[in-house]
Amino acid sequence: MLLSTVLAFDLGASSGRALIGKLMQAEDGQRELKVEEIHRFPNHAIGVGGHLHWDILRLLHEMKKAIRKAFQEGHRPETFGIDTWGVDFGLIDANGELLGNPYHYRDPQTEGLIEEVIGMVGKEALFQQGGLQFMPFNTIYQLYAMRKAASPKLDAASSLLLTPDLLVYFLTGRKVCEFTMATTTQLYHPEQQAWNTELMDRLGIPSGIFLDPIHPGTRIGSLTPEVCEELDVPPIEAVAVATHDTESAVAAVPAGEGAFAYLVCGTWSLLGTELDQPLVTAEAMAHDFSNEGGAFGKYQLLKNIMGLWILQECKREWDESGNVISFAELVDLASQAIPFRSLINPDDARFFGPSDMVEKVRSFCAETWQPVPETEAEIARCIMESLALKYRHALEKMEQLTGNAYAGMHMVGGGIQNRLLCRLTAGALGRPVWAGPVEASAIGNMLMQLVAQGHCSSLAEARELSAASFPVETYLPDEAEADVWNEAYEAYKQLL
Ligand code: ADP
Ligand code: LRH
Repeated sequence: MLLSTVLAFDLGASSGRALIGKLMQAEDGQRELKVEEIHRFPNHAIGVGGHLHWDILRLLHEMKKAIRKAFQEGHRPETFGIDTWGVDFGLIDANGELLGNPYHYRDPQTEGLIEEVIGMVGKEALFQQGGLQFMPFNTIYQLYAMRKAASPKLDAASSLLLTPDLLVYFLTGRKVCEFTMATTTQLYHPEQQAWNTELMDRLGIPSGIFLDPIHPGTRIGSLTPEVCEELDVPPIEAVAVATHDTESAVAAVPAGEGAFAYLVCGTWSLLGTELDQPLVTAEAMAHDFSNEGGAFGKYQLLKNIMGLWILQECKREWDESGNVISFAELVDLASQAIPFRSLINPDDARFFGPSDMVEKVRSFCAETWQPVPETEAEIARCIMESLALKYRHALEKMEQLTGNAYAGMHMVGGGIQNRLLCRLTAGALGRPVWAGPVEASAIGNMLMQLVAQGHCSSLAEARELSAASFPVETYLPDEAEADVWNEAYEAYKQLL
């Protein structure tokens, strides 16, 4: 029996997708979420006037296409939810119009601003009040950059909408601020559970543009009559899901009771664990961990690791030079390459910006007196092994911070289609990796819609449904390789 149909939009830095979920109940009461992708579209940074932007209206266009398509294919979603990457936003003027194209978080405007803001506020105070790893793209530095540039947009703004909220606004006309995205700004005070207006005043960021956060699972409102007419669809309702894609993904991790470690593996690698309260200690700051708000008021103690972005950019370079190569082919090639030939520190600042990624990998190896990778296979292998070792490093630090020992690690997201990376990760950790589901963010998005609809009432229930609906593949470390991995890990730590 069909209990409900939902529509999830999951927008990542490399692609956006729309998926239909159907909550089914068998005669014995067993429930299952069946998921079908109905639309997928690329997403890119677009450079203009020295800035990098998102093509937000193109993304909206693709989302509208997906809504129309859902109904044309006979689906009848009751609600929809949107999750996207963190930190970015649009500014809305007094007439309700978008002021300019939202900046892409890799825009260079925030260069050097972490140091400047730390100089004004103090590092400990910033971490204590914002709970986040110091990353140049955090909303705080983007807004401070606009202030420094005397951006007229900032003065004209009457509200700030984080990307998923902005897209919800375009479709429903309702302005909201969803909690999990709010906690990626470094302007939200997790311990006080309120916007940090004092900090905003200090940096010249107008505090009046921030709306009071609402929590995942809240119903927002229906598609506007204009959108319904344009698409010839009924007024389905938007639900505030855990709109930060990482938090949606974590909601879908098929973990049982007790503490667990996870890695959300896409453009970024987010390695973390779920806590009831933020952990804003000096050690958490020293090890560069974040505290991001999650579904059901949880906090994610996690580390942003540069992730598959590095491989993505190398692939883009090869593709653009006419040497078109798929991720699957790259994985195949890397499996045949000589192991542990050269390693990078994926979090080296040079890898953050787009372009010249192959050269950046090579220059890192040359500067650290390692063999310089030449071929696609060597470069891909170097990136994957380095990521796997970075995961071990982050997991060990996390264990120090929480005092928990993790028996293994859940991996979710598009990156788990890279089976070599999963295998290397199990090897590097010397522990099992449980991989799945791939579309964790979209699934977590659906789960919070089901919470809003009353079909699920807790995270545990949501995760049980995820576990019952999607396969998980286990990768076990090979005992015979333990010594080689330990040796590689020692070499890797020298690079940090
Ligand atoms: P995001 O949501 O951040 O856009 P995804 O979760 O979709 O990212 O993951 C994208 C990454 O997954 C790519 O950078 C690529 O490394 C990896 N990937 C995607 N498809 C495959 C595949 N068929 N084989 C191996 N890796 C893949
Ligand atoms: C991953 C992600 C991550 C953020 C980054 C900007 O998609 O949301 O959690 O830090 O994008």
